[in-house]
Amino acid sequence: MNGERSAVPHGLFLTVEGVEGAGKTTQVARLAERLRRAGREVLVVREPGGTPLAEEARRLFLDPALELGAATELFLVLVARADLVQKVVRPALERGATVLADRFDLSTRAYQMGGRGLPEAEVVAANRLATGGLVPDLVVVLDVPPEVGQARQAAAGKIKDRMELADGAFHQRVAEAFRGARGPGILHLPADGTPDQIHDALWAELARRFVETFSPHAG
Ligand code: T5A
Repeated sequence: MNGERSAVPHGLFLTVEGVEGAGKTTQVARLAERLRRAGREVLVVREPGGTPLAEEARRLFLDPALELGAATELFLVLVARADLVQKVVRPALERGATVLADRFDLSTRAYQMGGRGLPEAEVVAANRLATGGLVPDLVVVLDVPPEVGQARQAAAGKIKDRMELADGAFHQRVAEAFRGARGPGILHLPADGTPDQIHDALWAELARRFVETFSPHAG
């Protein structure tokens, strides 16, 4: 998501993005485990969620029994983000931790702008208010077709939430928005291999960019 970078000292803020079932949670967990073995302070967050208020917003956001308009959906996710950034992410970055986020604002671009069609300028401005201008150091997009992600979720027996019950055209627009995301802070990674293959490729890319944190020999 576009936004002016605001000064946050010390830490590293990485977000992992992609369609449902792309393998974000799996890869975030592996990165965190290896970084911790190497002695790093790591904070893992998921969005929406991560504080009592944000988890409550997540529950409402994903509840299939609630019919939410596009703007309501946006504000629910932003209320969660504002609370998470203020109470958890910024303090962690300020003490020098590596923060790994399982989704962040590229998901808002993909789902609420790409999927729901909300206008860019307003969403970017509202997101900037929610984050106070915090921008990830790197956004990793795990690229898989939505059908692959959905098949993985089905194989895992996941019960569909409100977003996953949206129609196929919506999910194609979301996937298109992820595929089309470009910028110096965005890294696309093919994610149709095994979890080990994806982890190795991801770690190697991160080590190229942030060698102090992601030493090739760590873990
Ligand atoms: N949302 C979120 C918005 O609309 N706007 C926003 O701004 C934000 C932040 C969150 C929902 O909120 C929406 C998007 C979402 O609809 P969620 O549950 O957090 O929902 O997100 P999901 O993507 O649905 O979460 P999943 O956990 O299902 O997907 P992941 O994290 O991508 O996948 P993961 O790692 O859990 O793996 C899923 C299954 O596949 C297996 C795993 O073991 C697991 O069983 N797997 C693999 N299988 C084969 N090969 C691989 N490489 C595999 N990697 C993992």
